[in-house]
Amino acid sequence: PGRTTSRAAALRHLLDRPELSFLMEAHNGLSAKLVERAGFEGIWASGLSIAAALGVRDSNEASWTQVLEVAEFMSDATRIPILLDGDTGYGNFNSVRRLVRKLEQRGVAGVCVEDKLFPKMNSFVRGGAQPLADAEEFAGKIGAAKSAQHDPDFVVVARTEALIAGQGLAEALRRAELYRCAGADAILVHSARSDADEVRAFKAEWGDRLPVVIVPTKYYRTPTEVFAEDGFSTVVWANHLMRSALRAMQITASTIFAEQHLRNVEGAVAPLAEVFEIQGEDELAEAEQRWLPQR
Ligand code: SPV
Ligand code: MG
Repeated sequence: PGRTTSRAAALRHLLDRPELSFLMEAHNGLSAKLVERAGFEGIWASGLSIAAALGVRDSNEASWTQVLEVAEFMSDATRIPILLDGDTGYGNFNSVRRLVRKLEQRGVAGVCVEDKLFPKMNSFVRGGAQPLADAEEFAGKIGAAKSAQHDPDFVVVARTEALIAGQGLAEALRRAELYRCAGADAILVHSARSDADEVRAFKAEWGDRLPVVIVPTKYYRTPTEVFAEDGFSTVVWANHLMRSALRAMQITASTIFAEQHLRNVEGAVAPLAEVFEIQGEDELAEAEQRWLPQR
C-alpha cells in the first residue's frame, strides 16, 4: 500500500468512527505541517483559504491544477490525511473523474464536492443567494467520482448547499439521500446561520444513514459537546489558520512600515531557527554528509 491507501483509510476511519473527529484547515505546505504538529488527525484543504492565500477570490479564479499543486505540497509536507475542498468538482462528472485520479496520485485522501454551479462562490458572500446544481446531475457527479477511484478507501464527501440557498430542510434531506444512493461516503451539510438549529434538525431527521460533516464557522458559539451528543461525525474548522495568518501578517507589515526598524517585531515573530527546523534543514545537512563527496 502506498501513501494514498493508508491516508485514505485513515480519513475513512475519522469519518466512520463513533467519536467526533476534527479536520483543521490548511492552505499550503507550512500551514499543513502546523496542523499536523498541533495534533490534528486530518486536514481540510479549504478552497476559501487556498484562494485567499493565492490572492484570488473563492470563485474558481485559481484553476483546478493550481489547487492540485497546492494540495500536493500539503500532501508532501505531512502524513495525516487531507480532505480537499473540491468546490463543484471544477466542471461536470468527467472533470470530477479526472480530479479524483489526480488526487489519488498525489496522496490526497478524499475530496468534498458541493452541489453548486461552476464557477462557485463562497457560501457566506452575498447572503448565500446562489443557484444549486440540478440534484440528479450532481448525484451523477458523485457516482462518477466514486467510479473513478482506484483506492477503495478514497473518500468522496457530498456537500449540500440547500440550507445555504434557503431551500429548507426537506430539500437538504432529499438531496443528501440522492447523493447517498449515488455512493457518497459522507454528507457535508452547510449552514450560514449563527445557531446550529438547522444542521441539528438535519442530523435528527437523517439519523445514521451516512456520516455527517459540519462546518461551524458561523455557529461557533455552539459547544462542541452538542455536536458529539447529536452524533455528528466530523467538525471542520474551516479557515482559522488563514485568518490568523492574515491578522498576524497585517500587524507585522504595518509595524515595520511605520517604525522602519525590526526591534519591536523580532520578538513577536517565529525565530528563524524554528523555520529551519520545520523545513527539515537538519535532514539536508545529514544527507549532504552521506551523499556528497566529503573533501
Ligand atoms: C472552505 O473552507 O472553502 C469551505 C467552507 O468551503 S466555507 O468557506 O464555509 O464555504
Ligand atoms: Mg470552499
